Amino acid sequence: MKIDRIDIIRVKVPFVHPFETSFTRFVERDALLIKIYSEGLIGYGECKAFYAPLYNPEDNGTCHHVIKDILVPLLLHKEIAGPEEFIEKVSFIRGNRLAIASVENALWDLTSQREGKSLKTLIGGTRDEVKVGVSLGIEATIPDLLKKIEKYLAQGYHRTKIKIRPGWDIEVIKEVRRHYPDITLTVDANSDYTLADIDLFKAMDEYNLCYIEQPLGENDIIDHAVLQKAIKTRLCLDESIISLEAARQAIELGSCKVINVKSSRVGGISESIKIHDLCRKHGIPLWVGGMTELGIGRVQNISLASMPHFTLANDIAASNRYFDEDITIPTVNITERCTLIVPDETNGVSYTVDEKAIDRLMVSRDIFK
Ligand code: OSB
Ligand code: MG
Repeated sequence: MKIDRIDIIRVKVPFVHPFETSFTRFVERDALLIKIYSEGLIGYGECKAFYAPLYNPEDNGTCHHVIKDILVPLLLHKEIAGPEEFIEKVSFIRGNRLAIASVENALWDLTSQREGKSLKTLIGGTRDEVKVGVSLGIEATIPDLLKKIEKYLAQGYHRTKIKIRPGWDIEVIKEVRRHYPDITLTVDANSDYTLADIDLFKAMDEYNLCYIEQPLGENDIIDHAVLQKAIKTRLCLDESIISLEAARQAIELGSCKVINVKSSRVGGISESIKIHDLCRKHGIPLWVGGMTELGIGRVQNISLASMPHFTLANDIAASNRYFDEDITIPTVNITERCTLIVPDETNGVSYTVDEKAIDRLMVSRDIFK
């Protein structure tokens, strides 16, 4: 396909409720959207970076630079076969996976439109619908958190994940378990602890957590292996799994028993498929992680989660869990079974991008043609 034009659009969308993690309190989703024009079609990608490098080493500023100054010149007015060739072309770049993924995702969208096949079909998805879990931020008080849990349980969310940080951990888990002895419960520390906290994690074994997500360093697999051997609860790696290579090493070392795949964090859907296949071979259960994405990224996550080895509930909530206004038609919503239907050419489910909504939410646009 010939690439005729590329736009980078920055949007800011307020959250309905601030989302607080161990690393920041998000009040709005500040995001870059990529539009690639090719032979009469437009492919969309959403860059998952945040306003600052708090969770990933990249942010919207670095992604904007890498996309504009490095990726756009590689593609503009050139011929490219598809996302796989793009990944080969950018193999000289170190890191910068969120920037690469945003463009790669748009090329998957173009390929899907050119071939008249859903992303699910292109990547070998097998599920018609995927289960969703909810990720709950840190609240001012435990009763506030319990109210949130109640609200999402009433909607049928299949797994409740609570964000923890030092001072908001074991007491919170204990109270949540006291009120909800049987729910599928997980915690996410976003790297806020060290091995010095090992007794705290041993104490968590009592609460029947489905897994503990990324307790230690954001690059670490060594200390996680030590911790995993010391506790019964499964560890799930998020931040540390930035590539197929990182997943292979973590599995070999025994650093985790579960992995969360974010196509952005690993540099795209192509790399996600490789990680999926590796984990399937090794019996490491997977789920698709979330980045509080807008509709474009959310819909692509649903398709990724349709692959057979995504067996645990995914962090792909309904759009209205985060936003009053989103950028797809229809907006992503859950079924009465608290699942998301995977868009496919056979079931008539498809999403289009709401250009008018993008115009309302846009703060800047760069056009390359
Ligand atoms: O660690 O999974 C995470 C949001 C922003 C950054 C990191 C994470 C999260 C979430 C939210 O947990 C998941 C979602 O999009 O619903
Ligand atoms: Mg996480």
